[in-house]
Amino acid sequence: MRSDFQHLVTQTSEHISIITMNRPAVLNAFNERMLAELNEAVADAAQDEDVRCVILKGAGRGFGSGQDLSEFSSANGSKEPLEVSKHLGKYHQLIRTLQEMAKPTIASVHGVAAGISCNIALACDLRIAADNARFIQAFARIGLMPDGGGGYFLPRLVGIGKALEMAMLADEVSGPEAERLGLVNKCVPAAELEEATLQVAQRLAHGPTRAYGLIKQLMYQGLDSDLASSLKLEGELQGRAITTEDHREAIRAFFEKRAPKYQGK
Ligand code: T3D
Repeated sequence: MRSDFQHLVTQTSEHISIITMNRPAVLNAFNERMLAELNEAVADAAQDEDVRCVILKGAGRGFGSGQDLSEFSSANGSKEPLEVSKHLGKYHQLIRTLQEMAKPTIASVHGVAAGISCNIALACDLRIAADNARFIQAFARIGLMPDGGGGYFLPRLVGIGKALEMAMLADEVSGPEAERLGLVNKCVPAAELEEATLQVAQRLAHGPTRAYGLIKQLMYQGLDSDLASSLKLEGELQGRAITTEDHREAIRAFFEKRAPKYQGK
């Protein structure tokens, strides 16, 4: 992955790629450039076989404040519905790549996660939040509705009633409350966020990567299918998991009474 991004800092080591959104003066609001760079960096991490887990985070005092309002449609007064849909398509590409990459993704959230930044965190597989996190479906505050996959992920994570409340009232949800709601997997003191995120990432990066990719496929496709279709898919995907070297290694390790050494193959 290239490292000369204008609005991202990227770092890969020990099979973990850390992508940091870096426009701290505006709480990492998305301008066109940062969105294009994030699309590129996430696609690169998805392709790179050495990368077995991806962490997405924000620089400065928050995760992200959503679309940059100074580049926003109403600020330049021109956008027709078609242009909005084209613009959103760039976010949709990012969300699909996060979903479809055959390796785990983690959003590490401190401070504010507002608007489309919040929903990009929801599109990651796991979320670890600091106790100072502030999740805000800020859209209705400016007369909009959730985008960036919010209409899909939010009700699935917290239930329809809470999703409607968060979208309509657009109130802040704190890190501890987000954990209680199931919006995040874990909430930790802010000073421990980096370490807590790395601990989960290290476990995943040394785990059975191919099985994780298949787990994503099974779970995400299962969200939209009936039992019969899900069971059919399960049969197909387990048929693939059972042929992986990591599965064979785990069985050997079991009988040799040692921890498995997964190669992600
Ligand atoms: O066509 C399309 O693109 C549709 C897509 C829409 C996607 C969306 O994401 S819509 C939602 C957009 N985001 C927002 O409406 C949130 C706007 N920001 C805020 O409401 C507040 O800043 C926060 C609640 C996020 C944080 O509040 P606070 O008090 O912690 O920080 P602050 O002082 O308001 O912000 C710090 C600076 O960042 C400030 O600049 P300054 O005064 O220090 O020079 C502020 O203007 C700037 N900033 C914050 N958010 C944005 C922003 N600048 C541009 N765009 C932002 N979204």
